[in-house]
Amino acid sequence: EGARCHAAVDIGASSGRVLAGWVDDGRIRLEEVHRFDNVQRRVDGHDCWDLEMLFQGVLDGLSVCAARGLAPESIGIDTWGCDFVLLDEAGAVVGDAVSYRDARTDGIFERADAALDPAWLYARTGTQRQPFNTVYQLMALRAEHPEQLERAERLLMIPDYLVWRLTGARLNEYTDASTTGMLDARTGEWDGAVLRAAGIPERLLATPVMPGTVIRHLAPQVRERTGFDARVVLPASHDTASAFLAVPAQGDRSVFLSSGTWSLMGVELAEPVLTPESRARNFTNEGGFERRYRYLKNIMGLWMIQSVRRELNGVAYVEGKEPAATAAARIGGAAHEPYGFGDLIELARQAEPFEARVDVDDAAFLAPDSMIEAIRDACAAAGQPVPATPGELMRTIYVSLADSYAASVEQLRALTGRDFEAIHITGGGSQDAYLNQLTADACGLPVLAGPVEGTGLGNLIVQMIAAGTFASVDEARAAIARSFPIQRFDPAR
Ligand code: LFR
Repeated sequence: EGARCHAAVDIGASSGRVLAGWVDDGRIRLEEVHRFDNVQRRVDGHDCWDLEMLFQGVLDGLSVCAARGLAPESIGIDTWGCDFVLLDEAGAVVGDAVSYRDARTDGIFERADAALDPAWLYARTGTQRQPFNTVYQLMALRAEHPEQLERAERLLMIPDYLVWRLTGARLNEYTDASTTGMLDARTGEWDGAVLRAAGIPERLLATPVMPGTVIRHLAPQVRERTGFDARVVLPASHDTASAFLAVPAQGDRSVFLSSGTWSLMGVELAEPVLTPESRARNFTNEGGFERRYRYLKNIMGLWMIQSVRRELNGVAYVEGKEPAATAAARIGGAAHEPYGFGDLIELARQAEPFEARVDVDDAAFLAPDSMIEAIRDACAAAGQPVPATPGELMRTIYVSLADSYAASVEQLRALTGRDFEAIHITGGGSQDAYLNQLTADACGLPVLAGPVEGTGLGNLIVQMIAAGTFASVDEARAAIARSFPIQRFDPAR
């Protein structure tokens, strides 16, 4: 009684969660009150998010909060980055919410680079070069549907869109805006020169609003549905920005690794790094709470494992794009179906000492028709042993991921001049003890694993700071450190 409750809505590529959080006796308490699927469908030839399904999932979750006696005083929403929705003058959605893994940006660099020189662009925005950056998605959209861009009045990132549905406020939150590739890294404002060069109308964008800002109360029709009123507060609405906030580290001797569908590895900096060396390593300078910079690298991550698992189990990633059963059959997959993550880890252990290495950053792994075949082809092309069983395939992914982590730590040392003492891993992937040990071994650093709820917690602590419960991020991180178990993995040598 008396504890002030907040709700974090955290939506990832495969599911959304609603968490209730409060502080009790100096410790942060968390309860997952609702979980819903995030499903993609083929619409007009593209892989699209189902916005209505997501919004209903949010409303359902909030209603469950009330039913459990956990009605929050504030609500914050975070989701994956880069994806957006266009609205017209009347507030109707223009076109579809196309997913960042959709093929519309295949080969986009060849079409975009003449207008947007990559060196010029990086020096201004500091954004990693990825075909799915919003700026490239918009250029692909302009080529396919110029009429949509003409009709649109506003661009909302996915979390902004959900805030709009909850409150009626149309705004652009800063941390997610920093994933677009259209922000001036130094000022945090939209970069007019980039927008003009890319042919993107400036009217679509509003001055970015900082996380921690209290927006509005729930709209009346939403309140009717949830059964309570609350204020909507902006957390760091890019999930990775929330995840980095929840890392229970103090000082600057830690590498952060947010481990989920993506592995986001980096550090927090006070200033962006916009040098040619940084561009060559494809580190990104994304925006964080209080204008800290998240200097990090996107590593392909557990997506590779999730994709192999789906394929072995015959499950589609996008409704309407069923995987061919042949690849799974070729590695003897059908024998054990359905596979859980635990089964796959066990098979990897049993396949030791098999080793094959692929470059996990290769675009071939972004959205292959068959992840199993993409990995086997990459091994064959590189003259590596070709994995022939699910266990060998898993070993290939694990060894390659750990290698990529080690290379990134090395690059971070060189690019920041920092010396590191530990790697903090948060998020669902921090529960994978096998990968944690491989990571410690490959990087030669202790791994501190946890909390599992990185992103949701980061979302909550910004709300708690806005409510005055914590005075600073340092104070909130200290509370996280004493509230959740952290497991240590020391390097074997
Ligand atoms: C992680 C993440 C990454 C972003 C990718 C695509 O969930 O938000 O930070 O690069 O998804 O949006």
